[in-house]
Amino acid sequence: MIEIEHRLAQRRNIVTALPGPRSSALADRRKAAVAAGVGSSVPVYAADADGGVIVDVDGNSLIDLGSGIAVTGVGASHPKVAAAVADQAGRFTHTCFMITPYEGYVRVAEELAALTPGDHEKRTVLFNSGAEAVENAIKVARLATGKSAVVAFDHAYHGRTNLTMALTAKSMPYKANFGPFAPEIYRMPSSYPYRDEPGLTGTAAARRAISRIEAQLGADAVAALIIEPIQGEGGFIVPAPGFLPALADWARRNNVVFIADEVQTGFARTGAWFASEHEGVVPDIITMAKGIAGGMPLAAITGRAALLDAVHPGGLGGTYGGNPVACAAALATLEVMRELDLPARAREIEAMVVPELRALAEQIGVIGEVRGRGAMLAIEIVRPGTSVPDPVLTKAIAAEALSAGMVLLTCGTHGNVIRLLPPLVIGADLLADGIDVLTEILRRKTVSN
Ligand code: PLZ
Repeated sequence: MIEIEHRLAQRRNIVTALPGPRSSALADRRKAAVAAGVGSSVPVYAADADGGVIVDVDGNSLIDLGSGIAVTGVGASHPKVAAAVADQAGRFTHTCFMITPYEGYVRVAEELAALTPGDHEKRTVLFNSGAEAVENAIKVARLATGKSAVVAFDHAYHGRTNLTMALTAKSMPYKANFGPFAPEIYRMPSSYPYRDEPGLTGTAAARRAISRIEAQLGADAVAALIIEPIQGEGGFIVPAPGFLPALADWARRNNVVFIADEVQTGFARTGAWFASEHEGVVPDIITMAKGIAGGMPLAAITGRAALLDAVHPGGLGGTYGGNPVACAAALATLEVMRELDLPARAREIEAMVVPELRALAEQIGVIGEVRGRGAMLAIEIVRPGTSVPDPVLTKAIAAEALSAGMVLLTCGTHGNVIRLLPPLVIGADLLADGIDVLTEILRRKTVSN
């Protein structure tokens, strides 16, 4: 792994209790000002971040294994991204693309057409968040097909707006008491090799879903099928090989728009530009956000020209969609990703981490499975010798990781998955330190169980 220069020292350094006094003071102010419904995974407040470290307001340097939920692949303050943002902000921060368009938006659309899978004619629309991209992909699919049903899957996560809550599988905390939800969403079984019946192949899992779709809805009713090629919030679930291609195939044969939600998996994270590529899947529409712009809020849908151009002029948009500062950040981010060959770096991260965790899994009983691709890796935590999820232990591991100086996220329908999502520019030494810390915690926790 080549060494990348960083502005901040790339090491773990804890100088106060965690949270420290300044973070605690901010937590008190927050309580009186910020709504209780907004959560934070860790109680430390950020002051600076670069490469693989986050420095908090008390001067602690923490290893970042979350990248702000798979956003800061190039780090949270890459100098090229920062310079592009400053330059654009110094010229104009906003005109509204729907009023006075600008080149940055067009260039991002050109880049996405070239980067996304498939060499068909494509069109792009830019938005602000992943949920907004998903909403718009569904709008386009319904209009273009004249149909209304949308198929989503078990363990899916697609956002927190009304339509995307309906698409999201997990009730707590995303949906509980926020209904009624958007109609015409149908949930089908996905492929979860660790928990499916042993030996269920990807194609058999796809057939299971398809036969239900055909029986319960009929292909004639279905506008779109939306799926994350690796399910993210649901538990970093990599479907069995053949599952995605079989679904995409069925969709193509039935005039159903196949939407790959690559909001979390996109932009080099899984060792390819997009996770669909691992199985040669060419989505009709792909939704993107997170990693696209080095931390600036930007999202996109890119899809077949015939689908996107079916929408009447003025039918798609939004005040801030494709904001010029965010577009400048995206262009710089993509340049850095190419320059550093971050897809290859994500594969190097996988090669560094996975064998070590698999070896550990052989030794301790609480690791049900180590899985993932590239720098989107996960450990499913279970009760020893069973496959029963252990969310309590999972939470305790993340809490201990914080005490040791590491931001470690969890996920999963049952809250029992530890996810590793380091910035792709993290250095080998820092990553190794992070994995050592995690290994040590896992060993200790297992003993004390
Ligand atoms: N699609 C596949 O992963 C966002 C959300 C965390 P937004 N995932 C992190 C939380 O608790 O809110 C996500 C995703 C996939 C859509 C989204 C939604 O993207 O940018 O958060 O709207």
